[in-house]
Order: sequence, then C-alpha cells, then structure tokens
Amino acid sequence: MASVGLIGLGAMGTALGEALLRQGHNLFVWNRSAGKAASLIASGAQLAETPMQVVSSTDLTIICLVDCAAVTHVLDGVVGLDGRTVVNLTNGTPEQARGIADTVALAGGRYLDGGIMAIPPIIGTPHALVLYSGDEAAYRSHRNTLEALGTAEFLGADAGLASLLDLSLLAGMYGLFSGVIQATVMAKAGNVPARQFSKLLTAWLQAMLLSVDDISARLDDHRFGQATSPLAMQLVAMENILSTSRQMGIDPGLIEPMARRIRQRVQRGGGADDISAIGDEISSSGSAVAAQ
Ligand code: FVH
Repeated sequence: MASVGLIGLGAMGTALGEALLRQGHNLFVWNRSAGKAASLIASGAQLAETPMQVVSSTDLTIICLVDCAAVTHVLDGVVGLDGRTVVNLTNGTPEQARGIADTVALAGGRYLDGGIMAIPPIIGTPHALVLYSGDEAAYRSHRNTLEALGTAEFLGADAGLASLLDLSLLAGMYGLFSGVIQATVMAKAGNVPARQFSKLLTAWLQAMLLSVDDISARLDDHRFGQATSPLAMQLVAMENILSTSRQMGIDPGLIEPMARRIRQRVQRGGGADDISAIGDEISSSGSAVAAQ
C-alpha cells in the first residue's frame, strides 16, 4: 500500500486518516496541535515534526485545514518536491486553488485540488463524493488511494474547477436550507410542530427537485419563455409569503432577495418568464431584458 501524508487532523482530516488506515495505507501525519494525532497514532500512523517532513517524504500528501490561508502557511517555503503530489482538500476559492497549484508547481510538485461533498461520518464510503481538478496524470497515479476517501470524480485540468463546483454545490445546499428554515419557522408560528411539517416539506421539495433539469436546460439555452408557472403568478405567492411572514413576526430576510429579483423581472416585462430567468438576472452575462 502507498505511504500517504496527511496535514490537518481536524474533524475532516481525522476522518480522512481513519479511512486511509482502514485501507491499509501507511500514514504520516502532522497537525498544528499535535495532541489531535493521538487516535491515528494509536491506529498505526506516524507523527511528523513538521509539515515539510510530510510533504518531502511521501509520494502523496493530502492537506485538509480550516482554510487556504492555513494551507499557504504550512506550504510556505516548500521546495524540492521532485514530482510528489499534493492534494488540497481544504474549502477555498478557485483563485486560491490556482495560487497554491502555482506554489506546488514552482517547488517541482504535482497539484490536485479537491472539494469534499461529504461530512466526516461518511468519509470512506461510496456516499462520500470528492471532486478533483488539476494534474490529471497525478490523479490517475493516485486514484486508487484517493478512492479510499469515497467516490472520486476528476473534473478537469483547471486547478480551480473543483473549488468552483464545491462552492456551487454548497450554494445550492444553503439555498435549500434557507428555504427549509423559513418554511419551518412559518409553520411553527402557526403552531404546527416542525417534525409534523417536515413530512409535508420533504415530499414537496422532492417533487420540486424534478424541476432542476428544466431550469438547467433553460439556463444553458437562455430560454425563459413559455413558462408552466409564469413569474407574474409566482410573484403573487411570493408577496403573500413576505406579508404573512411579517404579520407573524417572522423576518423574511432569507427569501426576500428572491422576491426582489422576481419583482424586478416582472416589472420589466418578464411576467411570462420561467423562474430560471432569475439566473439571467444575477449572472454577469445576464440580459436585463425579459425573454422574447
Ligand atoms: N467538517 C465538515 O463537515 C466539512 C465537510 C466538507 C469539507 N469541509 C472542509 O474540510 C476542511 C477541514 O474541516 P474540519 O471540519 O476538519 O475543520 P476543523 O475541525 O476546524 O479543523 C481545522 C484544521 O485546520 C488546522 N488549522 C487551522 N488554522 C491553522 C493554521 N494557521 N496552521 C495550521 N493548521 C491550521 C487545525 O489545526 P488545530 O487547530 O487542530 O491545531 C485543524 O487541523 C475545511 O476546509 C472545511 O470547510 C469540512
């Protein structure tokens, strides 16, 4: 089995280490607070004195820290990687990923950026999805090891792509959570227990997820007319949500930005447009005029 370096033993880093040990890999770890390495050392991992010791003595080093500033800090001064691979699984921006890729390349290493679409308890299972981008040869060389962490998907050569899609998927998740929280607080304000309401909400949201493909196709095609549920009709419901929330003493702040965008589109003649037209409103290349 490969010898793998792991820098960062927080909640996620520890889960990554446990999955690698379960797959029989030799693990060489470092964490700023060395005490967090105790459980992995008890399971057979070795503790390095410095992050450089990890990076310079393993063919594959995985970094999973709180943010990319920390990654840049631990890689400060890195040299002599001689083709070794660094995989950064820290949440960051595409720009940060490309900057760290440059740092690793300048030190003679190969870089993969990754986005972990999973929580620690499911790491090491097929339910964990990890998105990768960057050096494809490095990905192919280490794919078997990386698949110890969960289902691996390589997106392309742009080191920033995995971070972009990680952040995009998280944006979708937070949009969903915003709606779930707003909806549940409204129901509770009407004395409907959240546990009871969640059955209705879950079924409704699962049905609405069937719209994702149509919204995606419309955004690809820039095709917003002939809506099944035109924005003019949806605006009525949206205004009712806002007024009812306020009457019940609930801050509509989680959903108000969407209402504002729908109102703007309708006021500019987009009343017959599909909800996907809001994507047109917010994207830099969006046309500020209603669909023809
Ligand atoms: N946990 C989760 O559910 C999510 C799932 C999706 C992916 N995220 C991302 O994974 C990265 C690490 O998250 P984490 O949950 O492991 O975070 P913590 O438990 O807070 O551990 C943070 C580690 O970072 C180390 N660290 C912080 N600052 C520095 C620094 N300046 N220099 C070196 N290391 C630093 C910290 O060390 P210590 O505090 O133990 O000494 C931890 O090892 C993250 O990008 C998530 O967005 C997790």
